Amino acid sequence: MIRTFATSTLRRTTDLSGLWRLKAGGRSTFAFVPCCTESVPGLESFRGVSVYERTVRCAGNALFSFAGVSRSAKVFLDGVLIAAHEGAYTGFSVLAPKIGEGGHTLRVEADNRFGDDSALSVPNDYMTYGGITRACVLETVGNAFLSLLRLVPQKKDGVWHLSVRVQAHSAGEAYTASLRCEIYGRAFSLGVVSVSAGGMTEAAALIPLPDALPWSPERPELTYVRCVLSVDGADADDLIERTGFREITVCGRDILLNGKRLRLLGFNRHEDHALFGCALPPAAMAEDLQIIRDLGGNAVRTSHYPNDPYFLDLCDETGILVWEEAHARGLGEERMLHPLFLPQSRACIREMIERDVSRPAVFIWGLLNECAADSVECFPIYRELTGLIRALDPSRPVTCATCRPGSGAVGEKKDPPPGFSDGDGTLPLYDVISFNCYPGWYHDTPCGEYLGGVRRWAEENGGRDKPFIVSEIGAGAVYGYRSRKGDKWSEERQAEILREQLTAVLSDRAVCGVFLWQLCDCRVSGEWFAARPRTMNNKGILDEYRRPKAAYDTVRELFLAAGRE
Ligand code: ADA
Repeated sequence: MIRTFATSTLRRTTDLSGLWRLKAGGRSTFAFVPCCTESVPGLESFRGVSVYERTVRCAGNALFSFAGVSRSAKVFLDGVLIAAHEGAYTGFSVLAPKIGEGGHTLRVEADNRFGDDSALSVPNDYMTYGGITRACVLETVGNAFLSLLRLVPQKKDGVWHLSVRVQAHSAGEAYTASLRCEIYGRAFSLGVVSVSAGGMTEAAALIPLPDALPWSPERPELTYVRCVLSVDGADADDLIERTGFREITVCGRDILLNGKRLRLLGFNRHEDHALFGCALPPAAMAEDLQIIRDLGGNAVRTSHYPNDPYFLDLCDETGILVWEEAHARGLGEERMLHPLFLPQSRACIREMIERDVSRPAVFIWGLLNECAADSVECFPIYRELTGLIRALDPSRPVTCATCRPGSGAVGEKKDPPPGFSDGDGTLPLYDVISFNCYPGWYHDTPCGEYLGGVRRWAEENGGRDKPFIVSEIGAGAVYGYRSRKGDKWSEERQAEILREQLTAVLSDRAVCGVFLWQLCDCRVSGEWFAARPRTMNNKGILDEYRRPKAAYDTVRELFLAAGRE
């Protein structure tokens, strides 16, 4: 299923997980969906169009929802194209109205080739897998149905309120209906909506809830809300969503959750696993969260794209805080000026926030990791996209993991601090400053000294008195390569560098959080950087099978000690 809980009590829902027929690379076989085509023997390095097909049995108005098809999708029902979607990391739904009783052929074409039709998916320091990589479901709905329910808690005059937004659709005929919400066993009317034939109407309300149960990482108490659409006095459809009552505020150099200062001890995580590629089954997702907790961590960064909603559900339930990031990693000026860059970035941001705005675990939105933040030409793109995030969700801070300290704000070049050659000019746009750095790995400036320089630069260039997060630190090691000489790529060397880095970062009280790069090793597109050993990014403190390297114990020791402070 797409979510960890039932999202309707009235709909007939069919989980489409299971065996599908797969045709790819000249092979014809079966694959268990959700599936990365690359997990199928013989297709490990597949790049192309994978064709997944199965029979679905249904009648009436069939609503198909896909949580993720990588990286672009075409969906056909009985040979007719019913949906197309670009972007691997956000989902889509499509309604096939009034289909006849019996078996129907559902075909999904998933294309993971790189090309000019995608500005965001390029050969990169992670793998762009192909396939129906996340869950999909089929629901049967009536003429009157709900398509979206979103909840944002807020405090007004010291009292919890819930902002509720809901969309009612028509599958064919116009109708008038009443809407109500059920929360904590009480019903609240959202009034009457009129929906035109085949149209959509949105309703919203702000509901006071003085007895709301607060959510916190220590006590992740979730509040479920059921919204019901009634036509002529009969309940026609319902949707269930949940949230947690907490407010995120930025106060000087601190990020506060319900007034309490957060100290983030986090991990960057790619959706990648030796056995499943990016299509991790729920048990493997839960295991990753278990590992984060065992390491003394309290946060995860979805580097560098929106994550599987099931994983985010598990974060909401376990209280692991999430930095959720729109898709983009390391794209230079030329890529950012690609004609599709803005439309595809806007779509990804809209779909991410529309999908995840209700989630209590998501405490910050991130975008444009290490892109062309030093380019005057790209500055308007940064401004527009950070503005779009704020317009869609003013309830969370915005940040961007940047990496090039040096010059001043765009337009007013300053002398870079010693050792810095160029500089990012976008810091004034963010609520929280985030910086990726690898002292001891990519260069030899001691971590404390380097961080001090970066923080001074940030103070002078738009980051004054803002919270500061070290969004990446790390070093590489190939699992099993041991060397008492401390050779690069040995587990000993990685553990030693991480000890130096973490000791410096955790002792700097002006830093409000750190996200280690990275939790587990991940595959890298062969086209991007075949020079990385094993064509993997080996900076995981576990390998791709979740086998801990020597650094695991080092990080655990330092994080647990920091958590006790
Ligand atoms: C960058 C980037 C990561 C990864 C890392 C590394 O900071 O954000 O995606 O590539 O470097 O391993 O060098």
